[in-house]
Amino acid sequence: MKVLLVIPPATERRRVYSLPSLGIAHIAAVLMARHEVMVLDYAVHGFSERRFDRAVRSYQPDCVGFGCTSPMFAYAVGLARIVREAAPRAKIVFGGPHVTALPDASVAHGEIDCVVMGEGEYALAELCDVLDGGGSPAGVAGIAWKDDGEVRVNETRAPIADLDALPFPAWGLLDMPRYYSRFRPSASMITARGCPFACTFCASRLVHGTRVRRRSVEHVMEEIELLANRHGVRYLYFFDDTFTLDRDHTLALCERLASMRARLSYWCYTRSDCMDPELARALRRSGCESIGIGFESGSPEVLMAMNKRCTIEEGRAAAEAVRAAGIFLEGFFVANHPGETMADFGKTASFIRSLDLSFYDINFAVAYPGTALADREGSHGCSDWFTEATASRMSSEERKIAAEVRSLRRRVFTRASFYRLLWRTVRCGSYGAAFIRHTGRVLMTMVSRLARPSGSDARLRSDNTS
Ligand code: B12
Ligand code: SF4
Repeated sequence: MKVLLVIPPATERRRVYSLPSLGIAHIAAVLMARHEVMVLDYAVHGFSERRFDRAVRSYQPDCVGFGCTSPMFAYAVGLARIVREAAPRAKIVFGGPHVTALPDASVAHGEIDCVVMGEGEYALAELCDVLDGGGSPAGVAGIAWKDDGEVRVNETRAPIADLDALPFPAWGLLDMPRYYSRFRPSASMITARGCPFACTFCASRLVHGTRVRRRSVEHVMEEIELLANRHGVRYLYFFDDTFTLDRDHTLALCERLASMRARLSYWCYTRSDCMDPELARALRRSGCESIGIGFESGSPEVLMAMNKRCTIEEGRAAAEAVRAAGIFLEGFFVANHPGETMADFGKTASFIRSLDLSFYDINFAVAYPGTALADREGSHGCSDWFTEATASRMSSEERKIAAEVRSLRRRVFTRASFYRLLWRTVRCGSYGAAFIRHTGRVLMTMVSRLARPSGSDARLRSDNTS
């Protein structure tokens, strides 16, 4: 069976990083063993509807898969409409957090034939096997589908127990040199799935569950060696929900990373109650260049309402540990949580100032499907979870907070923070070196272009013909 997997492009309102999609790369790796697979990553390749239409028409897939979050869902459905025209025989399958939260409503769309709920590796491979053999999806666990126009939601599938048994992501199907970030060839990976916490604004546990399943250090290191040695990756993003959740496991991985021959730098994400000075130093020694911490709020009441289960004091101590280890500290915050007042947000603004962050980002609390906020407040009637769940539904207090957020966002890089960042770049070494190498390469390319005598191509052509 010919399967086409599509990563939708960034839209005006939804930008994406220049990083491979781990979800698609993981499911492609399992599919490849039994089917022909092609991946179109429009996050890094120029997109136009005509180009997409042409690609689908010429490949004529039997199955087309889209993975998306809630804000991207409506856009991805629009792309599925193009597939219906260009390859009418193809079955269209959706996966990812949005359809996992709303399987029946999603599959009810005329453009979608099946949705995969939760982890997609084995569910999609099994679905393709069944479709290939002309069978019915009735027995495939973890999917919702249409049976003669009637929506059916099959039984759920248990989370994948042994992550080491999964093949490595299908990097070979992606255009790896395109993924470039922080001045270096980059990639992302995940060493554990599942989050035991239940912050109200987060839907992480929806796909991967609340029980943490970890890959062995050996398995992780093998994938890192492959990324570094075969694909030349020099910067890694660990997209685990909380990279340092199991302290001993993290220390064991740090030790192996520190002894790796090809030096890699990396980014990871954690909580403030999962950080301490010794751990921060071990992370730094192993190549950790930047850590993102979800501080979320400077108001203890809001933190409590968010069910974050971290305190302001833990936030300050974690920030101090990270900074002292010489690691860039990125702070993530959530504004406009239900019940939050302007006075609460004022505490967040001063908290941000006091943390001496290298960078910060403030998102709005959106009741995305799969979050406790959505279960409580209901956002299921939305068709666009970017505009409707934020701007148009705001109270006057929320509008005031939103204006303050926008003003803080504009001030992310002040002159003082620029000098501090410069000093940290010098101290960090690897980032500065990557910047200098990158600038050197760009300058060399420009100089070689300028030095090339004009009309040299024409001369070459006439030399060849003489
Ligand atoms: C990394 C990440 C990002 C990165 C993605 C970079 C990249 N290219 O990889 C960045 C920073 C860009 C990002 C941005 C956003 N993100 Co994000 N992100 C994540 C995170 C932390 C990890 C995703 C991941 O790689 N997981 C590992 C892989 C293996 O799992 P997976 O992606 O879920 O894929 C599995 C299944 O979903 C399924 N599947 C996935 N695709 C497909 C396709 C098919 C055809 C099938 C059958 C199955 C399938 O099978 C996969 C393998 O098991 C998740 C949280 C989490 N723990 O999942 C949030 C998460 C997905 N993000 C979320 C959100 C809200 C956003 C933003 C809207 C944030 C914002 N305010 O801007 C944007 C939207 C961007 C966009 N264009 O969609 C929410 C989504 C909630 C929802 N209901 O949609 C999550 C769950 C986090 C949360 N706090 O709730 N994100
Ligand atoms: S915000 Fe982080 S800690 Fe909280 S539920 Fe989501 S992934 Fe888990």
